[in-house]
Amino acid sequence: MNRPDPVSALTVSADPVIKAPSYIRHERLLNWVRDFARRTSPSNIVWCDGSEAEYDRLCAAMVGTGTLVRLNAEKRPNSYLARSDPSDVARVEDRTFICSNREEDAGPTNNWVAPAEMRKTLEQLFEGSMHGRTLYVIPFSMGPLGSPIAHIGVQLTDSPYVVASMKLMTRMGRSVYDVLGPDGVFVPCVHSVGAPLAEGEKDVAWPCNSEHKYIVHFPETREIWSYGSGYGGNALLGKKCFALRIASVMGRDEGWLAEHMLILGVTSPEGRKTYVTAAFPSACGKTNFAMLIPPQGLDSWKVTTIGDDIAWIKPHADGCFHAINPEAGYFGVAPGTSYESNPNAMETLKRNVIFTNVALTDDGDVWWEGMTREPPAHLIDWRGESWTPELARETGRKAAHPNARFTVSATQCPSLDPEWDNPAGVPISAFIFGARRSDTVPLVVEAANWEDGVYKAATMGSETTAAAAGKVGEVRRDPFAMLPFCGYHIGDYFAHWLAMVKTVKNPPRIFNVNWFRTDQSGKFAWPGFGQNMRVLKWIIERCQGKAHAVQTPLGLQPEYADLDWRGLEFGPERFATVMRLDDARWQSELAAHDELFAKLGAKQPPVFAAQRRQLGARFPV
Ligand code: SAT
Ligand code: MN
Repeated sequence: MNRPDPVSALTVSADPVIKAPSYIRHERLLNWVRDFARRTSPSNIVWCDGSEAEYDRLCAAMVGTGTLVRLNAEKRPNSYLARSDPSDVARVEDRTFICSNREEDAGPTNNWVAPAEMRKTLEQLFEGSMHGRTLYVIPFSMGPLGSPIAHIGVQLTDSPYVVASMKLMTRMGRSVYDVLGPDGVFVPCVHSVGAPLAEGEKDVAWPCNSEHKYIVHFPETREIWSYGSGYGGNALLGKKCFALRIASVMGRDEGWLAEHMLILGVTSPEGRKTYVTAAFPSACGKTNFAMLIPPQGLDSWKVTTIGDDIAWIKPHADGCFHAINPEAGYFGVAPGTSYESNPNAMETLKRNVIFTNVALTDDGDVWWEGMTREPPAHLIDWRGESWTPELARETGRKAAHPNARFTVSATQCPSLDPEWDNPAGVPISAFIFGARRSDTVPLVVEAANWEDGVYKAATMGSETTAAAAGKVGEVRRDPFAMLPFCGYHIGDYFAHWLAMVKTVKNPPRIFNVNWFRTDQSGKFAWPGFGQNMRVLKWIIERCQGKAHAVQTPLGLQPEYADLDWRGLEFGPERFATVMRLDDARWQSELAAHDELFAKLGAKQPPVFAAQRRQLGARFPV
């Protein structure tokens, strides 16, 4: 592994005959990089080795160019703040494309363009797009290196911010080439911020292209092309583009599941360990749930973290689904994260972090809305402008962007599960599906069976958040929390889920949860965060055949006495508020299911029609 490197990581070559380090013996990869460099005309090529030294060098260079601000080393050692261009702050779903050969395979929830047409567009855009910039070659493994559940990608990018982020978010670096060997399979990912520099032109802190943005997936050839944005899921191509959109297609073809799910372990007071996954749309508290600390009264229980965003799930010889977290870091929403909502995240963020679009304090640390009860008296906001609480009261201006993020390695998380890097993954006992709904959907319900669970996950609706560009707070159907992430026809995806139950002897039970219901005064009716342990405990005990439930029109639900209330004042009336099923609301909810089904046409699974009929009958008009 530590062979002397004949070409140092920062050796550059303007020559199109690219000098790659001799440890890369993969001809196809080398030719691909060569062709791409000819097309994009970078002035340098850097073959990233994933070392700490390389990371430090890159960050220091970005401090020099103004892309990063180094934070006060006493407050936040080895940490940085990036401020993005105000036009480049979230995923752009309307600029995200699935270019399958047949339009029908992209389905009604994806933007489709014919591959040949899209290739022409991309070829024009990428022509010379890296002029004046450095092309970085990033080898990365999604999942433990060499795990049978893991897969490899190589990203080419002209953004050093992306390189540093990929180092924190994935298993990135030279040892990936050892796994790849001379002809291993990898997913080619190309990315350009789309801002070539003319001779002598001065760069900006956050280059991007405000006119053209394309986040493109070719599912048949398993390729990713991203242009014009440097932010999050648009640019860190291992995440949503590979680990969800392309991987969902791989899973369909190969018999596994790539899901927008956190993975956590629960240890009971007797020491029994159970793993569950939970799917929620972006910015609905997955990171908080994954790092949950059980509240007073249930503190003999323990929650440990495998992942906070994505799960790859494969049937295992032991008859269970086994899951790995393909990522190695967290790209979490900063606003709202605090010692009250998520102490483990706050501890994780003490050092070695890249923050993006949070506010800067006068003593060189970071702040965001919700971090402390009282904001500091003065800040530099995410746009780089002076900010005070008074100004915020007058203008409503936020100090941190609502989709401000932290990027940090998972290894810093105090609740990290000892099995998080196990190549075999962990066995899953329950799939939990949650969404953000201020009404209609109860705190928790268990599906009657697999088909019912798939129906419930498929028809889930959620209020939109700042994680994607567009309106916030509108209910949209977000099947499996995968609406923006499923790389193929969503009807085929439902069929795949329905079929997957046959691949294991012990399929997980399926649950729906909703932490976000509000009361008459518009306040959250459920305390959430650590208190979610009460619901999680019931779920775990249902899986073990211990907890009681009653049959309701929606499925199996706990009665008040079925949840453990030790340490919390939460009476039966408040419980009724978060559990109530309102006939009229459910009738309109079911009408929204019909709207989704109408889009599926012939791809609507036949069992869904039966489920829908039964539900309709249970909620009288
Ligand atoms: O897609 S991102 O990685 O930018 C974050 C999210 O939406 O979950
Ligand atoms: Mn996510």
